[in-house]
Amino acid sequence: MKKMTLTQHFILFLLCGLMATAADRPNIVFIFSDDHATQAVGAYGYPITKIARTPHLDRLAASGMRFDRCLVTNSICGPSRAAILTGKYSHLNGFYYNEDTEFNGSQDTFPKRLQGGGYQTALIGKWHLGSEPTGFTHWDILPGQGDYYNPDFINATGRYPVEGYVTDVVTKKAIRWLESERDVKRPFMLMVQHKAPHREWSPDLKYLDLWEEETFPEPETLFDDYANRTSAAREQDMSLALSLELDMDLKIDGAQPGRRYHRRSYSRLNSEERQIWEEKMEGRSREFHSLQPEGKDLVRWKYQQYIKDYMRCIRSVDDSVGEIQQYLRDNGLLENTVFIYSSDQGFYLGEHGWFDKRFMYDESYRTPLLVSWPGVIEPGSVNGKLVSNLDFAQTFLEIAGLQSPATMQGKSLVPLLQGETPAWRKHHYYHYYEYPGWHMVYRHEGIYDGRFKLIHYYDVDEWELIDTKKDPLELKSVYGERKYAVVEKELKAALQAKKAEYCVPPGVPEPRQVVDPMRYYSTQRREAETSR
Ligand code: SGN
Ligand code: CA
Repeated sequence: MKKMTLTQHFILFLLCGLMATAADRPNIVFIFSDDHATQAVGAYGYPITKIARTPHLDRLAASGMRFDRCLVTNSICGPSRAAILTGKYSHLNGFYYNEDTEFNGSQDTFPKRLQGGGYQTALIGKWHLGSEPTGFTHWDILPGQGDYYNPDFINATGRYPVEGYVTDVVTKKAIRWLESERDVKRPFMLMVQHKAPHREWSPDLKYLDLWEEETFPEPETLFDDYANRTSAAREQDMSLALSLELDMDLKIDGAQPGRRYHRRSYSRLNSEERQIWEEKMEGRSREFHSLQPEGKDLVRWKYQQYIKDYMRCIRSVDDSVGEIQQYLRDNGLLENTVFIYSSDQGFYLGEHGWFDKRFMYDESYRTPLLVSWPGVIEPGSVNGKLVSNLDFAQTFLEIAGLQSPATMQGKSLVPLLQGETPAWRKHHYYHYYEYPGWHMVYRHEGIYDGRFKLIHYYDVDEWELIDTKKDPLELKSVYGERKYAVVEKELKAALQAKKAEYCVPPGVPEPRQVVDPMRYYSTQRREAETSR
């Protein structure tokens, strides 16, 4: 055999080194839902999950780390996703709100860096950023918000319909990719992005009857009167009482003359499926028409229907987590995989009398984050640091052994996952922009230090200061109270400092230009607004 030259030896040495690191580098599975509230993950211990359990998510928490303060930068779908991809706030990644906007895919993102660093990157499910995904070896996405039943998908070759329930379809596609479409010699990043439990909360038909006979516990603040806070809390259009639509959201037939069920979900069902749906929803409609609930009774009745449909959607998401974990376990992949579960933001499950998100109050500002990493994370650990979806990009890059660019604004969570106690951020900055828009939540920015929350609704120049220790339900602003003067001053200074650190442009941002703001109102609010 011919002897190798010194250069050939060197090349071989380099190649072996590269292969070793590739094999050692962990895979990452990121399961990401839409609008999944922490209150609806059993591991967080809220009362509703005593009835509607989430066993697979709870097992994930028990085998890894549960983050109790994962805060989003801007509590709405597209902006959250853009922050995750870029590791930057909306004012730098250019994606402020969901509509009339497209994500600029030529930006530096973590999938591109992972791909460049030898990872296979796959994205399956909800994307919702307008433009085509960039930085993915494989992508197969739902158009826009996607549909619950027999949904269309878009991949590099075009749009096509798929039979089945969306959460199952996404899971099956993910497992198919793992099983037969990836290159088994390279590490991977698999992003499984569920549509559920987004509005209109349409469950898998097989789960339509789950917990039918149960009465779910109501949140303490279901009948919040919005006293002691700014006009933003009163002016929103996201209350169960007024804004939650009987036909569209609760699938009641004939609640308003000529209006049937939810047109979107229902229209995707085939005739056999429609029968199952109709049977179930007819029962519900009959109950509504015979009870004719009003006032607080109506809110209570709506809450029960809402929470059941929402948790039925969660049941499928929990199944998905279980199925993907089982696949990894059966194929010897679990040991070398970092498994992450999160959502694009939190959600109101009747707290403050609301559904939807957007506000800087706890339920929508905080999102679930559960991570397992065998051999690295101490099972059953809990972390209370102020972490953020802003940190995900740098975390993924560090897991993959790659450098993060200095332009990313978060912090890698890897030291926290390793059980270290590094110096950490003392304040988290928040900024919501989508007004006018769905649910009519005023634009606001704010700062949170783990106890106090200072919020500025700058278009109306109203402030709130919340002491979450004394007032965990966030029912009373103490802004302007003398005994909080020092806190207020400190937080205002911290807010300015954070804005400078993150290069937030000075002054009030340009408001969103909307041709017909009326179209965003719920039926009842629109009627009230037009007769004003
Ligand atoms: C839709 C929903 C809203 C929801 C937004 C944003 N209306 O417009 O209730 O707030 O999506 O959700 S619906 O009548 O179409 O259901 S997000 O998750 O994409 O930010
Ligand atoms: Ca969302």
